[in-house]
Amino acid sequence: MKQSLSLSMLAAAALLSAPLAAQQNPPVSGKGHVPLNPFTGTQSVSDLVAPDSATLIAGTLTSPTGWLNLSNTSITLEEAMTDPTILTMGYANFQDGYIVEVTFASGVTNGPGDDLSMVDAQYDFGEYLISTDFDGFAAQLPVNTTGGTLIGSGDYYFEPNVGSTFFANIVERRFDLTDLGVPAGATVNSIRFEAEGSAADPMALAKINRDFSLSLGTLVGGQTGTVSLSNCTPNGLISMSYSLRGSNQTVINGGPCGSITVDLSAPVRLLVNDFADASGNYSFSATVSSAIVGRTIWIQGLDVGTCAISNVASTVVL
Ligand SMILES: [Ca+2]
Ligand SMILES: [Ca+2]
Ligand SMILES: [Ca+2]
Repeated sequence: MKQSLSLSMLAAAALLSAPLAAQQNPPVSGKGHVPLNPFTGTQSVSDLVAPDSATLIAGTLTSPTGWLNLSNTSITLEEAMTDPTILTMGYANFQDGYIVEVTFASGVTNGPGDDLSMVDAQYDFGEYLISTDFDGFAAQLPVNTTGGTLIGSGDYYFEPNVGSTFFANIVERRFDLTDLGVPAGATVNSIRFEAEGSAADPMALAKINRDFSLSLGTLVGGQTGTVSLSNCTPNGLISMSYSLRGSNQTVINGGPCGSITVDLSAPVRLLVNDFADASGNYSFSATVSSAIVGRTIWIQGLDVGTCAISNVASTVVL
């Protein structure tokens, strides 16, 4: 008697939950409202690199699954997963068993510590199974975003209800290729994530960048501008140079590195020589000359410890 009562209550609850879930997507999907644990901290996404491609290989994207975007514009799953900001675009309400394969043209090498990050919108806790092309996607690593790290938040537009926005915290969970059986130093190119349950709202499966790299903010004449380097030799000497002419190769005097070829058109000018911090980061801020408003500037960094050169960043000075 007691058992049949419980079963009928469950049946009633199931009937109730279907229309509620449909109305409240994306905030509620599958497991319903779950009180979110305190996040383990906040972290910048500046070291996360979005994949170069993303393909749905199992599942069907039908409403209430739908895109999430900070602007009220339709996006594809491919765009949502490969968007370089990581946080601007995602997809809501992946159902159990949906699988996305992402690729990184330059590969993901199993380096020291974590190599990849699963990024999920916290309307609810996403759980994923990760696999790689190293073993034909045989080994699967469960990655649960419960207790992940907060990396952003926003009011997202949502495909089935484009007129209104839904707030979400964005959380990442980092993991190590070693836990997928990939040997240290080995490189994989394709990684799959499979949604477990129906709380998955993936924003990206991103690579943790360990390359010496340069990032450049907006530059406005007469105002302070900032250019930053990451993954430098800790406490090591760095330099940054610039050109107002273009990004053709030029050989310059790299000090202790001797003659080096940079991707800056002559004349190449020195911006700064300085030391990175103990974490291998460096940031340079200065007032941007009003004399170069309307000009394009190209900037590149040199890590004197390794003689590595960074990417070139360019922007038009406003
Ligand atoms: Ca994204
Ligand atoms: Ca690793
Ligand atoms: Ca989620």
